[in-house]
Amino acid sequence: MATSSDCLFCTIVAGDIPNDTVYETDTVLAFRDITPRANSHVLVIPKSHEDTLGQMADDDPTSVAELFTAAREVARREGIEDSGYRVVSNVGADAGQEVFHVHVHVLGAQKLGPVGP
Ligand code: IU
Repeated sequence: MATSSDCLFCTIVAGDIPNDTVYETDTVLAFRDITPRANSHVLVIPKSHEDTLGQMADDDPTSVAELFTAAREVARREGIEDSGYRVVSNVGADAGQEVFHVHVHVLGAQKLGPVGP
């Protein structure tokens, strides 16, 4: 499994920083965002380090699919599968990506506004 020594999310995967885990598999970890922007806000990350979703799509498309499968399982566990939820990933600086370890945000448990800048 790839890790990056200066990556916060790799440190979380290693168990060196506590997190509020919602769902976990051998390859994926889902935990509550520390600064929630919706009533339910969970991050789904691959345990193996990749910087961006775009890079991962090239390097390991199967793992990209696993992230979205996990996002659905998170929605199920949060009880928002039927009411609706948003899955979004910021890719790169202009999109506001702050943590350069692939993650998708799963947002819901409320009515969401339109996607936009
Ligand atoms: P972004 O897509 O890279 O902007 O999202 C990074 C998210 O990681 C952001 O929503 C932060 O609140 C969240 N986060 C976290 O959950 N725990 C942390 O220790 C840190 C950031 I630093």
